[in-house]
Amino acid sequence: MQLQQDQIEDFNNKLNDQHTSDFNALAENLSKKGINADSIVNKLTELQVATPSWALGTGGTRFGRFPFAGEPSTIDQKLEDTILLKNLTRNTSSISLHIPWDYPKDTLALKQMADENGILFDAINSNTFQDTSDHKNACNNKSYKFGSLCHSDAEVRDQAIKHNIECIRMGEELGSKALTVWLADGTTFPGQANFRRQFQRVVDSVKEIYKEIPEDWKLLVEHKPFEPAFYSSVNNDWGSSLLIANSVGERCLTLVDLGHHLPNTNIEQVVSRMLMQGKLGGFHFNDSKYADDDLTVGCLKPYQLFLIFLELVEFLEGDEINNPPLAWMIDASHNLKDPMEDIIQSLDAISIAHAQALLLNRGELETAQDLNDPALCQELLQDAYRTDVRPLVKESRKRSGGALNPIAAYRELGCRQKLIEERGLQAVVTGL
Ligand code: PSV
Ligand code: MN
Repeated sequence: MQLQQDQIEDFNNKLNDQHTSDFNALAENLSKKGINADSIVNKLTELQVATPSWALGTGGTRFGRFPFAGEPSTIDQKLEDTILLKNLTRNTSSISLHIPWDYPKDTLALKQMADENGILFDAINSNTFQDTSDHKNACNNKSYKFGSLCHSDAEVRDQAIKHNIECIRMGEELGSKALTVWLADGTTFPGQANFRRQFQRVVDSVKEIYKEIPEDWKLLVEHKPFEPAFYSSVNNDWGSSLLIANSVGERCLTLVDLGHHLPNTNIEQVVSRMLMQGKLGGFHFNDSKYADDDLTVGCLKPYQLFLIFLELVEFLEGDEINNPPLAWMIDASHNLKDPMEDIIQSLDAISIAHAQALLLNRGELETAQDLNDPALCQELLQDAYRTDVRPLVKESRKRSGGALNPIAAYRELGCRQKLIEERGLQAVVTGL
């Protein structure tokens, strides 16, 4: 199901007068503060965030899953949904695949379809947290029940290494430039395994994978404190992740998933530290109340997201931080919402936080910091945060051909209904 450009334009025409007056008023106010609205709009358009293939269908919990009708059940359909999201929002133009959930039958045909529609393949994700037998890797018969890259049995480690190398080869055919390794490896009971030996085996295994990473690729390691391992995870926090990345090599970087931190962790400071080290590789954006809840970006803690973006904008706009370009990805999916609407809301939240962070007067903040004036520092931060930047986000969508209000357009143009007509009520996405 695809939308025609004139459908989006007809939709926009109805909202355009109100939008133009909102945008002009904001642009005028910003210009009084010396801020150029057009330059912010351009920066919002430039920031493209990858759609996670696994979030195009409803996620589940361990208590069940309630599939949304018309979900994409093939990788081609996932690509179709990504194209639809691209056309509506214009700030997602790539898809991050998860193997074997997204095992392509014909890699070249998939790449051709993506090329024809201006879609790139972002980081490819390996999966050694489940036992699977339904993909090409015939030697995949060892269980990951007690870990993968950390396993005490060299044959299991070898199988997991081979799977990652298989992902790299597939990614090369698709034009991907990074492999993300998230491990469920750890222990659930104290004493179950030796922390040091498990960690060393993971480092050694990641080194083997790194040998196969092409020159223009990155290897991203993603940490998470617990789940499914409940006593210890091997790559449990940013410190362990950085140790792995530093031990493995220059192009091995850390990936920060916003839901993978213990309660009250200062994630923006973690981001700052990683950037300082030149070791931040990318993001999995989402939001959470308790743990890895994978909720819509910005639904709970939009101020935290803004504070994270302050660090990111310091990197993007300044020249003091020497870190490679980032992989920007969403990793959110849940039971209740239409997954397409969920992703649109996540994309919106990211653009809003980005725009707010671009408004901060960094010169004034630095002066207030040097004068030890925390009240003024807070005023400056909250002045940026409390500015309604939505007209900037809308203007960016409008100028790049997207919908002024993507969710309203998605609903008004009957997108889900058409997906159901094409795919049926029972179509279920591949994934967890
Ligand atoms: C693990 O919780 C994670 O965040 C990793 O990124 C996985 O690849 C993804 O979720 C999907 O399960
Ligand atoms: Mn993740």
